[in-house]
Amino acid sequence: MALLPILHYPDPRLHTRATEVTEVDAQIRKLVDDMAETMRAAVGIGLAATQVDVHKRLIVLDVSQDQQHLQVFINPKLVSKDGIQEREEGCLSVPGIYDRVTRAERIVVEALDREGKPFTLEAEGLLATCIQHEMDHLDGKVFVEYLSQLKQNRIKTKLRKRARETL
Ligand code: K1U
Ligand code: ZN
Repeated sequence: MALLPILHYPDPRLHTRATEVTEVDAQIRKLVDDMAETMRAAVGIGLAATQVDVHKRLIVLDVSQDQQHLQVFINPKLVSKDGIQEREEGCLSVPGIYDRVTRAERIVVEALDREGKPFTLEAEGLLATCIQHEMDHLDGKVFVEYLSQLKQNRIKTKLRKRARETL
């Protein structure tokens, strides 16, 4: 397995819309495994392929306490959503920035698993937030885009400054 570099906001590649996976083959399974390793090494609970500069519709998640319950969503589709929740979000592509975002409380998602088998999942709470956050990445949207323009500008300035300092 390999650790993949994670793109940092405001990298324009984070705004790329990912395309559907046409075949769940050995190359896709290797990408799933590398993304899972990358997510765990970065101490995240989710990762979208967009964040590692692969523009395919693929997400990995693990919201379990013991971090031993990987969930894989290939070509995820939101079938239904209801309710509202507001929760603090973070993002491995926006390090050190956390803010509250309003999203659906409950969702139903259809996707393919690591073997290419279709499944349907009903999710609520943190899992529902995380799936919606990762599906946004696949559409080229980063969670800070839900915040005010003033906050977005401050975040961009802060992360650009940090990137210059770490060169
Ligand atoms: O970068 C990502 O997309 C992953 C992101 C997922 C996420 C976290 C919280 C709310 C919505 C989406 C992260 O994992 S950021 C790291 C983080 O905030 C976190 C890490 C461990 C436990 C809880 C949160
Ligand atoms: Zn994110």
